[in-house]
Amino acid sequence: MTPLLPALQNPPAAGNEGREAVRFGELSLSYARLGDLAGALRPRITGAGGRVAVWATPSAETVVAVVAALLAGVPAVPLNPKTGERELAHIVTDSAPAAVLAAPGDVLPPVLAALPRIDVRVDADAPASPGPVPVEPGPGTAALIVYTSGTTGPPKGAVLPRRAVAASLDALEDAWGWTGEDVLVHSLPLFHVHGLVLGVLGPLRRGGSVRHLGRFSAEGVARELADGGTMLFGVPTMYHRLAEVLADAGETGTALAGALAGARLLVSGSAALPVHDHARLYAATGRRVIERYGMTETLMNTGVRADGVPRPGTVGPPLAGVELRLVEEDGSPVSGPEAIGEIQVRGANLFSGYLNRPDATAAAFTEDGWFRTGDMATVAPDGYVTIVGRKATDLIKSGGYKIGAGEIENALLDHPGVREAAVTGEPDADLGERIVAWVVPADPGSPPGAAELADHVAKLLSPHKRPRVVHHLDALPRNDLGKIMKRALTAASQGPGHGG
Ligand code: MCA
Ligand code: AMP
Repeated sequence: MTPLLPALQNPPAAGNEGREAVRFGELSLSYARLGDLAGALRPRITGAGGRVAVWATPSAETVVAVVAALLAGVPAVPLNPKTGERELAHIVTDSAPAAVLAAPGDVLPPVLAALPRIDVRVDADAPASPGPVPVEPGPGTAALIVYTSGTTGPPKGAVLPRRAVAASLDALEDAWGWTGEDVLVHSLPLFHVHGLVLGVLGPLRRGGSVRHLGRFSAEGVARELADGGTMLFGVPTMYHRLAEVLADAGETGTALAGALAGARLLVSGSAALPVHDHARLYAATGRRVIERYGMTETLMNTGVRADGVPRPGTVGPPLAGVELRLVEEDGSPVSGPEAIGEIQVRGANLFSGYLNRPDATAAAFTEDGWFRTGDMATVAPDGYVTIVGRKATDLIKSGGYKIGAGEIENALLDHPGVREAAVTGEPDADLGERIVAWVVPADPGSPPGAAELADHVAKLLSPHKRPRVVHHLDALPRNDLGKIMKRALTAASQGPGHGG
């Protein structure tokens, strides 16, 4: 069985120990150093006796922690350090980690401080040892457990086996000609598939490098691409912000245009990149951004190939090893070219189930093993997929983050000033969609303010789940069965006379 990270699991075979593996600002780790730091941590992770949580700040410590867990064959649960208390308590209870890995200076919230802690050091004096060559665990062994939102209820832990990670990264290697010579630049968070699996394990599996910007900035993107970066990964919000800088025609814009034009590959994913932004980026740089389509549960499903024809607004054909079909509501295949149906996928790239949720896992698959994505699409005769929408209106994609309306509604209802609440998404040029809260105040005389409700949700769940707009209503529109009619709400927001 090929190791998941050949350059780290079996260094002599890779022969690139001196090559830079990761860089965060001034801090650079070669393959040899990363292997030694992770090697020294490995026995402590194995000794913890169960899966481990990783306090996934955008840092070298997170990379060392995840690599060490993978070398140990122990599943890692990456945690968003900005997660609020309720969501974090849910994830910790559900995933029951045996220990938490964090940088020595990280201050952990009480629910994590109660766990055994393994400090991850990357300083010059940090314990470092390659240790014995680790044995590659079976392909079905969980590599990561990544929490992802559904329409209702708290996030579910998607169990990603090593097989899926390897298969998806190898399919991207095939599609993009991705090699050990590539230097990937990005600023994505390291607790989701995009930033962690594609953005860190991708380069490490190829024996290439990743430079993480710490936080997104057009200056950082321009600097790193001009200085040897060959690929850029980002969510549409980031590309939108790059397009804005390019449109300014200032010094940064000029430098950015040159840097983007010089890159080998510019890739957008996690949500749709609007055709308008595609066009603006192309006009300013002469380069096409290509899109790929994935999901936490499936890793990558489709992607425009590096040697393919980029067609703005499409996410390309299925990747190698991925079977993709479109089905009607009743599960039958759609008929006719360009017909719209739900995307279902099958392949080695799929997750193995939701942690502790056999009910949700069973509901996610058809009897013959196809995964129901909930995304609606058309497929062109040449196989290019165009995503046209989502089955569930209660899922919102904001800044590339998937957010369930139900979890925010529950959090809002816990605020003493809220009697009733409904949450919808509405188009936003920067975020793709923004979260809108419709609230019936407990006391119409003193309704809770928008900032207060945003803070309340940020504190309980996560800052990216906070409502950006709050409307106060006397009552929520309901049908005869008492169900909230969200379409009536969104129609109301487009009409005159409604405000926060
Ligand atoms: C703001 N902040 C707050 C509050 N308001 N904190 C507490 N309480 C509040 N009320 C903080 C935020 O934490 C953040 O802190 C800062 O203020 C700004 O937040 P915000 O405005 O929400 O975000 P932004 O800075 O504008 O971020 C835009 C972004 C981000 C950089 C594009 O949305 C992002 O990183 N998106 C990537 C999502 C992603 O990776 N998705 C992949 C999942 P601070 O400034 O300290 O950060 S999808 C996936 O994995 C599948 C497989 C796929 O296909 O890829
Ligand atoms: P997540 O569950 O956070 O992994 O988000 C997965 C969802 O993001 C998919 O089901 C799609 O709705 C959406 N998505 C990912 N990539 C793209 C893309 N390139 N274009 C449109 N939607 C996308």
